[in-house]
Amino acid sequence: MDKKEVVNLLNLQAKKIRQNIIKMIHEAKSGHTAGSLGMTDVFTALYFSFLNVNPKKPKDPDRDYLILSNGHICPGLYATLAARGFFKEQELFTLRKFESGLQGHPHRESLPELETTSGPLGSGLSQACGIALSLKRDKKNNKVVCLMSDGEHDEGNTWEAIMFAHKYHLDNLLVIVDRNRIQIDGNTEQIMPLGSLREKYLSFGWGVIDINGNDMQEIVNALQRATIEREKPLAIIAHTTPGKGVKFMEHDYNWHGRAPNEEETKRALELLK
Ligand SMILES: Cc1ncc(C[n+]2csc(CCOP(=O)(O)OP(=O)(O)O)c2C)c(N)n1
Ligand SMILES: [Mg+2]
Repeated sequence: MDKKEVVNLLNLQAKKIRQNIIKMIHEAKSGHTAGSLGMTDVFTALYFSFLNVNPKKPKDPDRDYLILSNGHICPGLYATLAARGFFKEQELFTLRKFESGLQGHPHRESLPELETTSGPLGSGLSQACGIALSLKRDKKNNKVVCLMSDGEHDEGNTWEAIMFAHKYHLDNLLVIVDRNRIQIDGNTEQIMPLGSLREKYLSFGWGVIDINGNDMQEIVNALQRATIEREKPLAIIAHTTPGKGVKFMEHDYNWHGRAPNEEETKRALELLK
């Protein structure tokens, strides 16, 4: 299969995942829509063309690790895990219900396929650094990918972990930042200006690649570069459109944590056809 065909297939997969995100959040009547839709292309590329994972052996000691630090966008992760065969698609519609494995924020004890429990922002990168360092010390080749949001860079702990990863040459660690420029109640540059994350990560000694996080070809190319021998941790700054694919949600921070009602769900699914 040539590269173009792969990208077309990934885009098709992403479309189905987006439809499920809308349906499951509508069914739950609550959940985080904008970030989930914005990061769907990244989730799809990771699980269908990058991570070494096996749904039949989720705890394989040779697996790659995915840490979702911005836990609130877990509908995107859950819908991707179902598409990849980790559990039945039907389970998606138990989102946020008592006894469900699919809690409103990732809970490893409810869903053992997850690597960590998350929700409190700013903790995931420290956890990913710990995993990456212990793998290196054991001379293992597993990759560790940590997904983070731009809003999480308002947390001091994030910057401690960025320094730590540089100090310990965590070349098995890849961060992908959802640079969607929104957070819970406004635009990031209004609430706490982040400026150029590229310049910041570079000055902390990391490698950096900026991409359009909704362009499958760019995502696939960046992930390929991430596997090339390097001596540093790497950050892919994924510039994404929050609410991607559903025009009336795009770039609107009000959709950060809002579920679509009946009528909005119909319109959204029409746009995602
Ligand atoms: C430590 C902590 N403080 C506050 C929150 C509440 N909170 C949940 S999401 C969020 C916005 C963070 O921005 P971002 O992750 O960029 O939002 P998105 O782009 O997904 O809309 C906040 C403040 C939290 N989950 N954890
Ligand atoms: Mg954000």
